[in-house]
Amino acid sequence: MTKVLAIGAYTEEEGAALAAAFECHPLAEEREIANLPHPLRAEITGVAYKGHQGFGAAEMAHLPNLRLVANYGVGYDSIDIEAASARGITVTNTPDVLNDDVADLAIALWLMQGREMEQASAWARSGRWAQEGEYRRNRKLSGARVGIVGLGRIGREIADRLAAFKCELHYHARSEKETPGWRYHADPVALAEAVDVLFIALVGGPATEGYVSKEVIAALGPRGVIINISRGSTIDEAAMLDALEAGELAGAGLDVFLNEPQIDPRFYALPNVVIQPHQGSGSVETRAAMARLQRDNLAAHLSGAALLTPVN
Ligand code: 8YV
Repeated sequence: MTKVLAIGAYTEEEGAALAAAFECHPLAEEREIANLPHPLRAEITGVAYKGHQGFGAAEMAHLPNLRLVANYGVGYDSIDIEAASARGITVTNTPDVLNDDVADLAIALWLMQGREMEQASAWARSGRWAQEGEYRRNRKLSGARVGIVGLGRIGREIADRLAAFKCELHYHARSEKETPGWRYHADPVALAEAVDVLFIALVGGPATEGYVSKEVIAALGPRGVIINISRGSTIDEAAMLDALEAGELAGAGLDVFLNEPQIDPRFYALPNVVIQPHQGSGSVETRAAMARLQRDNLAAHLSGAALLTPVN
């Protein structure tokens, strides 16, 4: 039987499914790899990865016969792909199955932020609706000028949803894409100048670190709102917090942050920020599909069949 390390917090069901398919050794954290007995480490050929600390050359060095790292998630920024490729280790991810959930959450963040739904709910629950009357007016969203940064699979799902909201669509990507007339901006600052809302749907990793820069945030301006469902690292977070606190940015809807889940406490003091605990793909159905795709990649690789969703 093939030996697999399952790293990270799996649900009972996911753990059971992994254990049924492979001889599976669960580890809560990456750092525990070093403590495994050497004979076992040498027998591990696959890793089911759901960790957060990072899986790089040091972790790989403990596993001399590792052939595959199957990531639970579309974003693989916590895995060192270059180090894996150098060792001949294949990495897979779980694209597409989560597009709908993540795009749905992006739209929900936009609606919650603009219509002040958290505050309005608190208004009703506290009895103020009954005592003081209707909640204050907020912001019309349908028909807004919106920009998408990163028109990949998830960015496109967000754009399609926004089209149904009769929005004027603009986007920035590495190159112009075929679209139903959405306006391309080669420069993210020019995109931010043209819209009131920026949806960030970039991949994570070093190439996009701070991509939504201080300049982009300034160009969005005091009516501007940022929605981020990608990675905290894609935004200059300190610049965004400064702008939010100074009223130079109207608000934000964020599912992702630097240093999750120990996010910057400055966020908690901002009523114009909707905070979600990185739950974009977190429906029962989608998580089950992600876990299945991770297992199917492991099974394919270990039986010599073609991988379903390779990264490198
Ligand atoms: C996480 C995600 O993978 O797919 C991604 O890139 O960010 C999420 O779906 C999920 O939180 C599992 O750790």
